[in-house]
Amino acid sequence: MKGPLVFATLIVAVLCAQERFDGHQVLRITARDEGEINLLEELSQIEELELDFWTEPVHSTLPVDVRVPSQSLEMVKMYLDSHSIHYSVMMENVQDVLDEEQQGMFGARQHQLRSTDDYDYTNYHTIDEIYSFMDMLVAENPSLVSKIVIGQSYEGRPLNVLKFSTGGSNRPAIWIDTGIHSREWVTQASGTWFAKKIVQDYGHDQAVTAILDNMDIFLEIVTNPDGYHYTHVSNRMWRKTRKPNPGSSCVGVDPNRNWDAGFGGSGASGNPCSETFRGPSAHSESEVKSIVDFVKAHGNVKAFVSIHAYSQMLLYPYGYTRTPAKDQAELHSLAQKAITDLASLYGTRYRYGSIINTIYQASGSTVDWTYNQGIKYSYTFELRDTGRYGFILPANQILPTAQETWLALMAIMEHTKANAI
Ligand code: 0X9
Ligand code: ZN
Repeated sequence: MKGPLVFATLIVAVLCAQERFDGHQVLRITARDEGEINLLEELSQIEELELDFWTEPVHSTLPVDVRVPSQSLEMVKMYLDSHSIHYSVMMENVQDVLDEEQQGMFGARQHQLRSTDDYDYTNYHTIDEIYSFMDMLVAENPSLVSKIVIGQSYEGRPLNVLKFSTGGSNRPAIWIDTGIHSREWVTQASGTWFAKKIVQDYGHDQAVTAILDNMDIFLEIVTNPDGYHYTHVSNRMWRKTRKPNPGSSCVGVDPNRNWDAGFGGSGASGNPCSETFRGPSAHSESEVKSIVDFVKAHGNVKAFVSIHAYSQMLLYPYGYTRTPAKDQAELHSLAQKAITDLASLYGTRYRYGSIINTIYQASGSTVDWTYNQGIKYSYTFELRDTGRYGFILPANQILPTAQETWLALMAIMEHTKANAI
């Protein structure tokens, strides 16, 4: 290589450098009381430590998982030890787990997708691959599937939604989204599998056929496309949107704190550098606003399911208030049925309940807004696992995760068909 070329290559390498996580550990901290939670809360305020809380330190009934950069490990462990707060090492070296994930993806790279039958549902894919998959699914099933673009991401990517419909005009609808938090890769992968499952089952499976003969299904697989692209090329651990924050060097808003439901209340942060930054105003993120506009314009959405990972939970409103949802009893028993069906396949155990009682207070989250819009069957999933791998779930768990989750989705969709139309 000639000098200028070497230089250009170097620039490209530096600009495109993937953030590395060598020596980062994920600690599982088990706080015994509110005092210890407060100490963890204080620890999380120390920005220099660059801690990434995978689960929030808000109450002592759930373990707190935190990714600690190698340079902060000694400090953090000393802090925990000095307060005799108990912890264990969940992941010895985050980069090792990421390297394995990369190897798996590289081995499975598909250069030309010929048909959605050839798509590798057992592996993770780039946004380009998922977007090609969508176009191919539409081309193969033009009378059942169409693609609608509900808006554009901050960086200008289309917000693609698959519409499964057998006709009618503005039929009662079910909405499903995956990947609003970009690093929760098993969700986008499951969403892709759901899309294929729907076309395979229509006309063959009695329950799926009955649903689609009466209702439409809308599926947004890559709900945070800028974030998802970023997780592939720059930082696998990216959660938020990619919109810059004026006056701050920190980028992005938590799209699950940006909705107009208790917006700005506790359970979200006003700090742009926080992973739960609510944003400057409700619906400030186009990835959120586009769904808001779609739901309002449609006016006939009966069930809304927003899919996250991880923790194995099925949750319903509210997250911003302790006031029970007025349909709490029905939402609770349907959740129980759904997680029982889910468990029937591989025995995967889920917790269920309202967001605030089951996980933690979260203001401005998706399904609180949809519920307040009158969409009774508003649910949010936290898929596998319970923390062994967390956001870096090995690809060999994609298929079982998607399959078991589908059973829970079917329970929700069938109940919606029987009760809301
Ligand atoms: O903090 C969140 O937004 C959710 N956990 S996640 O690890 N997926 O980020 C929990 C908030 C309540 N749960 C949902 N609305 N899914
Ligand atoms: Zn999430």
